[in-house]
Order: sequence, then C-alpha cells, then structure tokens
Amino acid sequence: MNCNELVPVFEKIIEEFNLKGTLTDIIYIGTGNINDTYLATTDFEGCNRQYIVQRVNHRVFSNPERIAENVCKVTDHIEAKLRANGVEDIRRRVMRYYRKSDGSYFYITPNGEYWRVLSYVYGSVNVNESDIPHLYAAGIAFGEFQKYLSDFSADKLYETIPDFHNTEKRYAALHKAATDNVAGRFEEVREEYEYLISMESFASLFNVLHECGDIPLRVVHNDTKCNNVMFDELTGEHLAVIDLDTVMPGFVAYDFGDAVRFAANPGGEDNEDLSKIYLDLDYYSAFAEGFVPQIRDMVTARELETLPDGVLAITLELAARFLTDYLNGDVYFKCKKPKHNLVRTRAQVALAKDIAKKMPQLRQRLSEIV
Ligand code: GN1
Ligand code: MG
Repeated sequence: MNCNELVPVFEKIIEEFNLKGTLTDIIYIGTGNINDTYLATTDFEGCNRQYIVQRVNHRVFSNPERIAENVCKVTDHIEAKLRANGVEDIRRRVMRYYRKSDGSYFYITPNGEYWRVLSYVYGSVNVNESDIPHLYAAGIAFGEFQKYLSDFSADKLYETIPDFHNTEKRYAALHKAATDNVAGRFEEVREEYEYLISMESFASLFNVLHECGDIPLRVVHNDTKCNNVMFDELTGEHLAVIDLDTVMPGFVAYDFGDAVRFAANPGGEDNEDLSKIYLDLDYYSAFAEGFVPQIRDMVTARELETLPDGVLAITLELAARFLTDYLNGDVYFKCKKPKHNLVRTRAQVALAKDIAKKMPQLRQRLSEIV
C-alpha cells in the first residue's frame, strides 16, 4: 500500500502528540476488518523510534474517546496486576495510548477522521498463521487477560458496541437482512442462510444459559484472534494483548471459542477453497492447554464445561454477521476482494459444520485438560 499521501496527516499527528523525531517511514500493517493500522518510524537524534498509528472506524465505534477511556482503565488495571506479580518489562506487556497536550487521545482531521497513537511493543511479532507453540502462548495470554480482569468492575466500562456478542440479536439482524434483501443477493445465499437457521437454537445456547443464571457475564476481550497477541520475536512467548476496543462484559466461552475458530482453522477466514477449512484438534488442544489453567480457579464448573459450545456458537454468530453484511450490501466489514463477505460466510459455515461434527472430540480433549 502506498502511504505517501498520509505523510501530511502523520506529520500533524507527530506534532499534536509531541512524538519524538521526524517522520521517516509509514508502513500499513493492518490485518483488521475494521480499523486501519500503521507503523510509523521517526528519526530522533540518529535513532529510530516506532509508533503504532491507527485510524479508528468511526462508523463502527461511534464514541472513540469513551473507548480510549475504557482501554486506559483496563490497561491500568492489568499493569497493576503485572507489577504485583513481579513481571519485568511492563512496557512490552501492555500497550499504552499517547495523549495530546490537551489530554485527548485523538487527532481529528478536518474531514472527521479519528487517529490515535499507541506504543510499539519492541522486539515483538504478530502471527497470523498459527503453530502449536504460538497457540499455546496465545492461550496463556488470553487466559491471563481474563484472570487479571476478574476483579475489574464492569460498571466502569462504557459499552463500545451494544449487544456485540448477543448471538440472538445477531440472528435477528440476519433475518431482517434476508427479508429486506436490499442488495438483491438472497437467492445466491439461500443455502448458507438455511444452514444457519437450522443451527439457530444451538447458537442461542449462551443467551439461554445466561438468562437462567447458569453462566455469568464477565469482563472479557471479545476479539481474541491470535493476531491480537504480540509475541516475543526470539522466544515466541506472549507479550501484550492488543486491540482492546471491544473489552466489555461477555462470556468466557466466547473468548475461548473466538480464539479457537480463528487460530485452529488452518484455512483461514477468507479461503475460497473450502476443503482447506477445518478445525485442527491439536491446535485446539494447544490453545486450551494454555488458556484453561489461567482461568480454572476463577470460573464455574459450568463455564468450563461449556467452553467447546462457545467454539461452535461464536463461529455460527460470525457466519451470521458476515452473511448479514453481504445481504445488506457490505456496509460493515472492510471488503478487500469481490464478494468478500460471501467468501467469509462460506468459510465460517464450512468451519461450523466441521466443528459440529467434532464436538465429542472437543469435549473429550477438554476433559483431559480440565
Ligand atoms: C473484526 O477488525 P478485527 O479483525 O479486529 C470484528 C470482530 C470479528 C473479526 C472477524 C469490532 O475484528 O468481531 O470477529 O473482524 N470486530 C468488530 O475477522 O466488529
Ligand atoms: Mg478487533
């Protein structure tokens, strides 16, 4: 991606946030479907300085300042826990936002774009294609994240996207999109729609369990793709958990499930070759082996037992979200190729079918770890 046109904006950002040095490079590093992420390098007295600079999708996140306040409360809390546990090198374990001299977290361009600056985690890598050691480390990272937040009061948090992982509401949106059929695409996706509808009562499981008091809401990450963990480039150990925009009340099993559906599917989220899409049980076990010991003492037996259900429910939910967006004419997720949301839907549907088939093995493997 050619970033030259961004130079004036980045120079302004450097000035507004009082960053050190003069701009020497901008690299687009985002793999996200919502925000745009860049690595900016400056030269400061002959040394390189690096910063993460992000353009926040203001349509999806309607109140970026409130989100920044959430994130700072969460990272302060985690930082205190890390210090109490004697963790060294805190700067590599928590990402921090920069503030402007007026105290705000954003530079807003004249045309209304929201830009923020985050600390760069030195000596770290971001992994999109998983392997067993990284999955294990990611399991520890997300498990620890929940453990550290287990005494963090949800009342302190602004709900950044209401009903973000309310699967029943996601299904209601899918039904509406199918009925409205604004983009005239319904016939093309009838098969995927019918599959999702056939799984609707399973997908509502966590709504039901929560309503009857079986499963609590906790403060969770809500977007546990393994590319939201930074790893030490030499040792592969986990460093900071990033992308905290959706830290809100949610289900432990959804964080577990979202991580597994992303990282334990070697085919990836937008592979058109559906024969490549499946749930790798060894990847699943590796993540669970990292995750479960971290959360074991803070969750109920029921929460532990329903972790595999979370894998299927969140996969169905995401399939429903991609399909809804396709039916609505691609208004939410960034599309990087033709029919991208259709490709994504088909991939998640194929994955959900494979997970559904493997549920007994998922439960068996979990029971060996718990
Ligand atoms: C979006 O942009 P990214 O990759 O962090 C989405 C997640 C989805 C994910 C699927 C705010 O996350 O919920 O699981 O795409 N984030 C939002 O790849 O909708
Ligand atoms: Mg995200």
